[in-house]
Amino acid sequence: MSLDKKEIQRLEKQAYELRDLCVDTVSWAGGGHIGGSLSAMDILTILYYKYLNIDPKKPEWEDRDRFILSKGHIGVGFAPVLASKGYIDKELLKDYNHTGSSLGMHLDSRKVSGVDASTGSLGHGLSIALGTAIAGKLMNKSYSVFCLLGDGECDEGSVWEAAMAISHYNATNVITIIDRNRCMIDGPTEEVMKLEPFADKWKAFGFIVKEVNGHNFNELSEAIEYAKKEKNKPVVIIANTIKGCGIDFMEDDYKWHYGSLDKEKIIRAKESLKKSYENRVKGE
Ligand SMILES: Cc1ncc(C[n+]2csc(CCOP(=O)(O)OP(=O)(O)O)c2C)c(N)n1
Repeated sequence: MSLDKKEIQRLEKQAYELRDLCVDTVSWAGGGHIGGSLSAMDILTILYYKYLNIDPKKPEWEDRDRFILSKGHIGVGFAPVLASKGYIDKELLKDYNHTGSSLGMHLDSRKVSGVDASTGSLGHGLSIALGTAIAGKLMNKSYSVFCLLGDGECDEGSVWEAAMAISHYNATNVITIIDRNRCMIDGPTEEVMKLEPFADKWKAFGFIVKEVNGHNFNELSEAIEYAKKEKNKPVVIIANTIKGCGIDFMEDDYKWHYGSLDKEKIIRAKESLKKSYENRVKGE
């Protein structure tokens, strides 16, 4: 089902504001994993502003959908989302990753409301998602467990153990999404450790693969709707994205995996985000 224009515009505006708040959070923190935060922001936006069945006032509600951020290094992008949803006070973002703050670089589920699992050590989130999904089935719960991974993260063998087990248990209540920005910490994924033929690998592990443009809300929506309905096989959504999406001097450059922003760069980054947002809305 396609989204109507009004809804797309609502999501575009939300994603723009979140990217802008992510830039602020990087500047308050003195640095952060901005590249992979910006590539994932449209995915986070559509999950938190359309699909996740959650209630920020009841973060422990047993029937809620779960979200496991397996690429846990993007706390600097995730914390603004949680703040915008009302899980945490926006003022806390000013202390993100400062000594003594409840918001560490990788968000801790024991300290931050709305975080379903403490992640950051890559390769663990999909197994946590599977365990959470099987628990849901055993307790006759109908929640879904969404898990977002990085593509570089898929170099971890544990990701493939989890994939094999999801398929074995036909845990279709896990919806796996991969932020395929083709960059990792120190180079392009295909140079560091070749992932292609990536979709075929997931298919061989028993998944239905939906490949989408991870910056197109319609495509993301269609894939998520499909994944929620499919009960014969687990679904993985490979979301093709751009690292640093929205900031021209960061886009598709692995060197912006982690970065700091001085005053001049903050101004340039914000101008670029605004321009990119305006172009996206014009193009809808
Ligand atoms: C087990 C483990 N090894 C290494 C790291 C350091 N590390 C943090 S991010 C990253 C690269 C991840 O690449 P990708 O999953 O593509 O992230 P994205 O580009 O989406 O930010 C690495 C190696 C880590 N967090 N955990």
